Amino acid sequence: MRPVPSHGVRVITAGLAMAGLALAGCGKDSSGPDPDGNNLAPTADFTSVCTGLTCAFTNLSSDDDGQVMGFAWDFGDEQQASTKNPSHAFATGGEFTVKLTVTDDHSGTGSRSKAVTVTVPPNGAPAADFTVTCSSLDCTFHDVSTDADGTVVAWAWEFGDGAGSTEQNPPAHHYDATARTIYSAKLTVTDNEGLTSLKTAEFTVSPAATLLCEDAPGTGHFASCALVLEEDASVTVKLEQRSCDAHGNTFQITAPLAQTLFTDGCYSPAVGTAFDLNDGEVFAAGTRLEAQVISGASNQLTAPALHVTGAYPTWTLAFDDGVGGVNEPDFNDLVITVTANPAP
Ligand SMILES: [Ca+2]
Ligand SMILES: [Ca+2]
Ligand SMILES: [Ca+2]
Repeated sequence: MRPVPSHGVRVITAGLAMAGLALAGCGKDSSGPDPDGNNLAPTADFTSVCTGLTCAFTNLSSDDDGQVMGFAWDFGDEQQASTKNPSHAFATGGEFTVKLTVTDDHSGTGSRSKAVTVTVPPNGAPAADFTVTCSSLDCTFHDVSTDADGTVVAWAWEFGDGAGSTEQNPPAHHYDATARTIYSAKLTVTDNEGLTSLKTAEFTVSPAATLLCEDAPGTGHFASCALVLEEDASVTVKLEQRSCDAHGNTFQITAPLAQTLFTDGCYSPAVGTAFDLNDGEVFAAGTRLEAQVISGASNQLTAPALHVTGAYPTWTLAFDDGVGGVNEPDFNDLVITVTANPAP
């Protein structure tokens, strides 16, 4: 059933008819050849490239008098495919006899078998990785290690201060630092085949910034101080402005009571938000107020600091988170006022 759309093809068809006539002497029907009886079977062939347990097969089959239409692959592991150039992943290593059977456009078939050898690839090392986030002197380590061809089964942490842990995600670790300190922590992970990987990370921890007043104005020398109420008064704390982007900046009143007013000062609360300390309770004259800011920044170049200006009844607290840069420290990361409201 060959289409004969052009004059040239008709000539070839006539030639085949002549050949058929020549075979008539062998007992063939003289009316012409049986098309199927004269179809040439296709020749099956293929190549393969194997990496690890996976082989990519490339069909090289041909059919001298037509086209190869169908492909039936038997990979020798009870798996099959019917695409022209399949890829196949064997479940185990070893030698497999792969058989390709092709079918041509006249239903003729040809097949070929070849042996392929696949091997279980050697175990790959895991990749140690972790994150660390610190709030003041307390740091939390989080494992994010991976093993592409297996699982991580063991963790060995060294926190950089002599302490360590073998938990995947250890509890928050406290550093006994009295100033800004750079620590280098290490995580070694082991995979299910015993290979290891090491990750080291440096990070900075700093004590919370406490109130520092300029003890001799104009000297730039700031010393620890407290805000003293000169009369019986309630206290209002207000976030006046901010210019920072670290998460975790936490402002706390630490005396005469402990009250955390916000924990993410670069983002919330809104600038202008005011807090009545201890729900507006009146504190006695002589009460000393103390406060601190915990820097959420993990890349401090200087210790975070909290400078105080003003005098009773209103103080301004200017916080710098210690993140370095041009014109830093600029003491505008958080600006907070503390106002005493004398009791009537
Ligand atoms: Ca054929
Ligand atoms: Ca592995
Ligand atoms: Ca700053």
